[in-house]
Amino acid sequence: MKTVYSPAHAAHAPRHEISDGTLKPAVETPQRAEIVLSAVQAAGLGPIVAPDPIERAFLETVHDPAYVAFLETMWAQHRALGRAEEEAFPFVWPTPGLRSDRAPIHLDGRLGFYSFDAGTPLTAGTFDAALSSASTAVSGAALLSAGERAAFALCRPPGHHAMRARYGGYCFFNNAALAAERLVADGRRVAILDLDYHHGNGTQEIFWERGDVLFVSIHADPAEEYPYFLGHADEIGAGHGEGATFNLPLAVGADWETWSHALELALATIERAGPDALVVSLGLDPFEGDPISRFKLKTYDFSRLGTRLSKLGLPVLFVLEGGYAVDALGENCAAVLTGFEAG
Ligand code: SP5
Ligand code: ZN
Repeated sequence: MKTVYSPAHAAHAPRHEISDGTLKPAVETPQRAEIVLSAVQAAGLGPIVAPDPIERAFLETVHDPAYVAFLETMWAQHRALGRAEEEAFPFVWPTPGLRSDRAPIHLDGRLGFYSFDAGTPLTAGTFDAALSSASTAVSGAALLSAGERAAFALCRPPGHHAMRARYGGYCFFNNAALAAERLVADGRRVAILDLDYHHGNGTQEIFWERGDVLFVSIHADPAEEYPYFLGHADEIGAGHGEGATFNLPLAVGADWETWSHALELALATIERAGPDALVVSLGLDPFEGDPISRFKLKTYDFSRLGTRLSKLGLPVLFVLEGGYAVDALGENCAAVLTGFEAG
């Protein structure tokens, strides 16, 4: 299968994040994408192709234009304030009880207005890198529309936490949602299967009231894990989207036996809906060696996952999400994709 990749991701190279109650070294780094690229090349998976640039109007089918403009202009505002730091973080949010009907003008107000966590660094190159990541996903979707059975969008930064008008969880534009919209625009009925360790709150929000895109997610119980405030089993969608969201939260410590049981439930739901394309939000952080996660999947399990997905007989777009065990990330990603090709 083809891999869509752009080196433009490297413009987003944060040094720090805020997590575990303090300032820590960033885990979402350019090295992640470089390691995955080397591994798919070494596995002989297929050609590496460059993305076509995403159109602004298409980006704004998923994201609020004011949010896109915020990401585009915030670094100039950071510089104009005389801030010399290489990263910007929000520190105040319009939580219930405060007003969220007026967008602030000051940068610190805007940072909080357009985010939902403090764990996601913004840098000088974030907007350009996020745009290239979104382009990568949409170009991957276009490969399916052109008749490919499968494609791999090697996206970085990741996307599934990004909401219509808020960034967070290392995500700025929702790559999987944009890919799904591309496929819908090309006449497909789409399901999204989100396998990242963390719940894809952004994707869920974007399609919450949509009956035409099924969102199914296996992730750590939000009572115990990020993003904490979405991803429970009683969230099923609303309006036209009622029944088109399906969450399978698992207790921390889940191994292949537990996880693959949830996978079968997820796939049965997808097969019942009868889509004609599948977007997989491929987080590799359910891996046993992941430094920020607590599931127990092994490299061999990622290979079994790929083989199982190929048995669906659907066109599949794999969109890279999280995964922070850099030494094993490439091998685990290649295991899914070669498992799929072998299956
Ligand atoms: C795309 C994606 O995977 N985003 C994840 C964002 C998670 N951010 C919060 C990380 C908190 C890590 N706490 C780890 C505790 C063990 N040291
Ligand atoms: Zn994750």
